[in-house]
Amino acid sequence: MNTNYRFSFGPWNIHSGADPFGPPVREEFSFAEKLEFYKQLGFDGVQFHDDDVVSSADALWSQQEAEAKQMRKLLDERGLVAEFVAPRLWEHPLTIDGAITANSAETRKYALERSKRAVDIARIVGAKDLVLWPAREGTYMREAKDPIASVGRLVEWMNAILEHDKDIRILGEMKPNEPMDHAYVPTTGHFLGLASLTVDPSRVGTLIESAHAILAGLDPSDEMAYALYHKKLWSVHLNDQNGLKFDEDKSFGAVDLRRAFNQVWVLERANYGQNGEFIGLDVKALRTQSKETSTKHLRNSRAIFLRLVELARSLDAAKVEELRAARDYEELDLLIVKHFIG
Ligand code: 3MF
Ligand code: MG
Repeated sequence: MNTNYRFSFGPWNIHSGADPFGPPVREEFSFAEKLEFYKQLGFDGVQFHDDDVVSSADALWSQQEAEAKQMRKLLDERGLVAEFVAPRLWEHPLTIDGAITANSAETRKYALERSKRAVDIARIVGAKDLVLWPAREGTYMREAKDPIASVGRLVEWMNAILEHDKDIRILGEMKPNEPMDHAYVPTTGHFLGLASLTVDPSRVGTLIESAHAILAGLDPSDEMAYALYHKKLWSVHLNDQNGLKFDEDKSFGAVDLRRAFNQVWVLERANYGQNGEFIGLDVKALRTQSKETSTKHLRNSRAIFLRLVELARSLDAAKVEELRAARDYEELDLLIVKHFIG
């Protein structure tokens, strides 16, 4: 049993509260200030986008290299580690209609070059993983792109990354929709299918975000179990989601404690973390928080996770087996609920 979970989050999880309908509501903490929160809140891992590390993804390599080295120094001085780097392929003027699956050859070239740079940046900050959240790799309308060619382009992109660096691993973080109407690779299972077609499937795995699974109408703990069986669950973005709407990134367990419990329980049973995997959070502070109270969602999510670990460990496993054998799932239901409410 893994008794020593390590936690991570990305600097975007401490934010100014802007949403698609309104401007920032609190002043942004500087990056240096955000870094100080990590240890204070009990976190050791920092998740990055490429342009969280360097000031511009389009700058010359000499400048990016110096900035990445400086970031590594800041992390080392604070005893922090970089968990992964994700190329932010969805904000650039060239990637308005997608990056890897764009119809424009110029855009696809940009996406690949930028992603290779993200790998080089990852190596400098000490991360062994590149995360791909294929934000705009889908369509707003079916006829806009060739879906078969698009799937192939994702495989070609992965092959080029795997060949660019012989140690880098790719973690696909799949999400069925938002910003697109439909993503081409909406779930973990879809992505693992593609992983098996690459030049080195052993270096392709997944990061599962709770809310993304829920948005696909799936249970996150079963998604995790599926990836765990394949030995492909290399990171998680724990959070919560209240139904099928925009990606809310609520605090872990804030909507459905039992659903959160089942994620913790499946991670526990599989000894998740034994190979250094982090408990990553991808949570947003409510827009209504003040600047001073805008890290409580991180504190709360971590505390809820750890409390659920205690509940997973104190659950009467023999009783669960007995009730499974007796097929008495009504009694099992009560056992679980009583375990929560006493
Ligand atoms: C989108 C996400 C993102 C990704 C991050 C890393 C804001 O729904 O979950 O978090 O996790 O961009 O690729
Ligand atoms: Mg995420």
